[in-house]
Amino acid sequence: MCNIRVQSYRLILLMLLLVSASAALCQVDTTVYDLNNGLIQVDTLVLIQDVIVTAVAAYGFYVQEQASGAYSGIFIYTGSANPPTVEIGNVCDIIGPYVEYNGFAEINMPNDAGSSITVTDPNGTPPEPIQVQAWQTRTSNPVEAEKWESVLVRVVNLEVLDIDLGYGAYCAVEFGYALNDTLRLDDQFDHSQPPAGTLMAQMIGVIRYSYGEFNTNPREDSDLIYLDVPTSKITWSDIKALF
Ligand SMILES: [Ca+2]
Ligand SMILES: [Ca+2]
Repeated sequence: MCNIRVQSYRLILLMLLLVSASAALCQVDTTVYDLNNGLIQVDTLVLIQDVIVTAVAAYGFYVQEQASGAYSGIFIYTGSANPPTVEIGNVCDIIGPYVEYNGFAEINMPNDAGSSITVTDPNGTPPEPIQVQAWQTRTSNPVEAEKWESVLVRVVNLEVLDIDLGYGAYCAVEFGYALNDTLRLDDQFDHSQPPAGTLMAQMIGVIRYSYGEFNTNPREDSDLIYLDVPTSKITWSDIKALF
């Protein structure tokens, strides 16, 4: 009787070992490039290594492959109940299921017990923003815009337009090119929206696909570099500098 019980325990232990081994086997070691190029099936548990944090939101964060370039970025969704603890510049290994949330590629943290975020180096150097023109970020050019989804980009020579796109999104137009296109900016991160007519030498942000549109999201006020000081931002030191 006792012998049977020991054997059944052994059988259960063996089964548990097999289950955990097959779970480990199902985790696919991949790259952000391969995820964004459609080489990995949705809902696959993936491992991406040595990616670097470029922006942190209230319910997730953006990482990029350190080699940067097209298809190098992805959003790591943690949920607002589980806000991210990483910081810009952290180098991470991440395990979680790869999902397409309404057409936006994510690794989804909270819904899988096997998910993890491991910071391997807290002091990495995030890649330089990639300079793009507004046409490359537009929803009407999805093949091009997909390359820059979740990538930190720079757009130069912009004028803010008096167009409210709703839900915190607003609009700017390029100047100085043969073909000046419009750019959608959005407010995933808190930043002071400049008034219409403001000229910007450059704007840095991450591109997010949300509610059927690609939008560029500045991470903070310092991501907007103004050509002229907007009237709402004039300080005493600006006025004193005039005399
Ligand atoms: Ca995508
Ligand atoms: Ca918004």
